[in-house]
Amino acid sequence: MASKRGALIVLEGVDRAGKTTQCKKLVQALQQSGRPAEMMRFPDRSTTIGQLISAYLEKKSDLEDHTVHLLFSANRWELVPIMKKKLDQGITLVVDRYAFSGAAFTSAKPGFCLDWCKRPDVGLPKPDLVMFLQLNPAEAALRGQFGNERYETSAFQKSVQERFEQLMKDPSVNWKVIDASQNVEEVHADIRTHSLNAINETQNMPLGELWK
Ligand code: 2DT
Repeated sequence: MASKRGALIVLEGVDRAGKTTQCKKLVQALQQSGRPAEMMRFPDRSTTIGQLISAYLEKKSDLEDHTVHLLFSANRWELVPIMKKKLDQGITLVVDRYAFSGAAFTSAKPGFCLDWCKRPDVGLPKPDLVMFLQLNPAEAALRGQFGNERYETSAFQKSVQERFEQLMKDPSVNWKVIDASQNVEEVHADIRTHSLNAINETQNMPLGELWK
């Protein structure tokens, strides 16, 4: 019997929806039930490209908008070999942000269209499941202030949300919308259910190519 591959699972959502907390909880739950799983996040600030992105987000440097968009994409492509290797080894990857954040954030800037923004990520490993943690701005505000990084303003986040809504209309991607206004355990239960289904459904299927 051929060995089963891991699933590529992505969490997306606006600021303060709880993506990082939920990624960690999912990895823990999968591991505890005997399923190999690891967390990744984009941008991965540990690489040389990731450090350029991090300085930009922290407003320690300025980068031209197209340039930083391509760096975000390059930061994903540089990790593709390792992602494929892990998935082949049967490890499920739980990823905090992916190409959808890439397209949503840049296309929320003036002068950018969604189509151009998606191009550099065409052909990346296609997630088996993308969960969008939905939280309205009023509820997000109750969870505290924005941070000081670039993009952390309510006007920009509103445009980002609209771009995500556009992206979610694409039926070629397995989107699931999660109500992130529930408590942490309820959100986790929804995410775990969708994830277990995706793991079971895709383990004997080849990995797809995104937006292709
Ligand atoms: P966090 O590290 O807090 O998630 O913030 N972003 C992310 C982009 O503009 N393009 C991308 O491709 C990705 C993955 C979203 C990272 C910030 O960077 C934005 C918020």
